[in-house]
Amino acid sequence: MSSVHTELVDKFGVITLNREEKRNALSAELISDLVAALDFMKQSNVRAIILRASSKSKTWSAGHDVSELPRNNADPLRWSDPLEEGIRAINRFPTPVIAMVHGTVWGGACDLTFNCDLIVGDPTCAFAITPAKLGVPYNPSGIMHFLMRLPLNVVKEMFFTALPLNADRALQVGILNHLVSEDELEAFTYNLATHICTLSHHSISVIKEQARIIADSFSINTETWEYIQELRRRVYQGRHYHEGIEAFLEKRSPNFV
Ligand code: YXS
Repeated sequence: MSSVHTELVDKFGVITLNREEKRNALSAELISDLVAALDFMKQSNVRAIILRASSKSKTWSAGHDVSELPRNNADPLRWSDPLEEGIRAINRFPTPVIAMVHGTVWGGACDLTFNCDLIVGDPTCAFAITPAKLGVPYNPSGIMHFLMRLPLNVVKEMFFTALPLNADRALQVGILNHLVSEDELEAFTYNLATHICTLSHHSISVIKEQARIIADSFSINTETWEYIQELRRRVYQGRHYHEGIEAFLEKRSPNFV
């Protein structure tokens, strides 16, 4: 059974995360299904996409599937990590992708929603980036996704506390484009997608791609890049990272001595 549902609604598509038993944790299989769904939507010439979870779920997504984080001293958020591939697939999709968020969003799923073009939430939504809970040295492109969206002090608060920002804070700091009631969430988001589909998708697609290219144009010199990778390597090959994952899998609190 696919871990995402797809539906075509008029000129837009709806992709629903469907791995409730693991709180929509973003496994390699779920990401593969998500990328396949995006390809299907591209073939169907949709003019917008809504990415959502079931309205019955308290969790939109629990983030990266922790059981799939590497423990062989490999970089947990390398270029080829499935979640990174999923993030790039959304970031590069030729039409607007709207995250419709009912429930809590954790870790890499927060990064995934930040790569959607718009986020519409209801009062149950909350956003937490949680590498500090696991000893994960987040990656430069991921941190850039946050810095492109939020003030530095808010990015630091999210990474340094690993605490969820609730719906009101998410609207206040700019994570959410719109905060609407639970009852209105679906109709509001679908109406927004319907409106976007009445406009020039040629114009919108080229503006989206220009915005991506310009946003990605930040450059780092080679020595700085090597320094960053050395800093990260010391962490993902260190004690905290392995303790963080073991503690999660053993359902206990980590001991970051
Ligand atoms: O014990 P079973 O087999 O029923 O499985 C449980 C959980 O182990 C599983 N599950 C996950 N499995 C893999 N990866 C996950 N991220 C994950 N989250 C949950 O789902 C089953 C039900 O979980 P349970 O009983 O905790 O559900 P709940 O409704 O009481 O609580 C829902 C959550 C989301 C509040 C809770 O599951 C939770 O706090 N999950 C972890 C959220 C999190 O810290 N995610 C960050 C993942 S690491 C990541 O995204 C990046 C690498 S980074 O660290 O850099 O941000």
